[in-house]
Amino acid sequence: MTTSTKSNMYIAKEEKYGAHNYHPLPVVLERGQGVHVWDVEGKKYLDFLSAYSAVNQGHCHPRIIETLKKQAEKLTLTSRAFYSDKLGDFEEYICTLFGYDKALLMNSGAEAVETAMKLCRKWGYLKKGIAENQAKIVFAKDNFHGRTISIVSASSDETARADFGPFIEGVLKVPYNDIAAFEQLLQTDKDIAGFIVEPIQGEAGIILPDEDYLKNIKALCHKHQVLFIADEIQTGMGRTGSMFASYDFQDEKSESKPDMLILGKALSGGVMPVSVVLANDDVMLTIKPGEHGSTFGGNPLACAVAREAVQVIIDENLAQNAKQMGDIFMSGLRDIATRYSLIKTVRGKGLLTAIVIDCDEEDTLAWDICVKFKENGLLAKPTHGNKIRLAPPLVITADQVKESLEIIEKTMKLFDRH
Ligand code: IF1
Repeated sequence: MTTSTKSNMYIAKEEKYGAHNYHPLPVVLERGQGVHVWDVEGKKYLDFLSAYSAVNQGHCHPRIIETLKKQAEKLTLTSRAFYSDKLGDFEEYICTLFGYDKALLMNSGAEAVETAMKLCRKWGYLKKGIAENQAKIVFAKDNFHGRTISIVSASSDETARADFGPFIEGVLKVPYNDIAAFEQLLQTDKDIAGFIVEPIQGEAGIILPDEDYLKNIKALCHKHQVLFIADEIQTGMGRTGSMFASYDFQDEKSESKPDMLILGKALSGGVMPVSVVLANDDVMLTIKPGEHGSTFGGNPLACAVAREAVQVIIDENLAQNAKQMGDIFMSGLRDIATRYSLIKTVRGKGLLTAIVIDCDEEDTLAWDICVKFKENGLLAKPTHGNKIRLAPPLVITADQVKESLEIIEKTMKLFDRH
């Protein structure tokens, strides 16, 4: 047994009183700062999961926490029955910064995706003129957009879907990174209102599409009067070496700028659930009072925190750091991969990277490696069996990248087959 009595006590409580909807790595955390987290025994780790890319700004970023404290003492929630002095400010800030007319604030990522789906359908009926109840939304195969019934209706992951049916209608699936298949679909079905896609597929194991994929998707969408909707909940906020993986927000002529942009996770630096859908008036104004909302969506605490969290990414050049550190990390991983045949491939962009272990998806090898990573002071979790996602907070330094590579190498040595 490698975990201590104290950790085991907390693990046992979750096991006994919590729903069994997760299978966590056996580590119990109680504190975080920057790239580091500490467990209840006081052991320090490099966090290479970053709460699935939600803590891009690093754990407990002082500026974000200060803003949280100040706003928490003043006003936390008004509901949307009233105005607040924070919502309009934040909407103006985020729309001006990222180049959209309007913002719709929600809480979780899944809620923002649901919001985009509703906006997409509304637009399809009111603007495109699709006949009642006929609108369809296209999704990519192997996507991950969240856990609600309508979102898993669009999933191709049987574990996410099994025994949760019946699913919603009006969902079509095309292979990811396949322009021809998408074009064919657009030609055969005139009731398509939008295409929702991840610029890089996260859950599928960090799958990067071809260079021009999104540009081509957008061109096809516009040709067929279909909305191009990017889910940047995981890839956004600097993670992949630029603010967004889909478009350059400082380039007004970007040919891959989504008609709707969905953000969550690191939008608040992982401090509280804040998500948003950004779109122009043509789309956003199709939803009228009473047709959509959320008690907590756009609350003053969320707005204050998110504004500070976004500004931290800009002030600290975190996207640029993700690119630079990502390059060092990636070349280090590639180097390690040449020495250990159990690493099948290494891939990623910026600090969204994955190593693929040379074993079946059912094999426990990737899990066993992550348990050893943990013992050696680095936290990461396998996805789809044989892939290990490596995504540290974007505040990581070159020395910390070097330290992580040493831990990875040391761990690989233990599992070496030669
Ligand atoms: C879990 C993955 C990451 C997302 C994209 C929407 C959402 C997510 C592109 C929903 C959420 C999470 C949730 C997390 C695992 C995780 C994940 F492995 F499943 F794919 F990050 F890589 N769109 N992603 O990635 O956002 O409602 O959770 O706020 O525990 O299920 P949410």
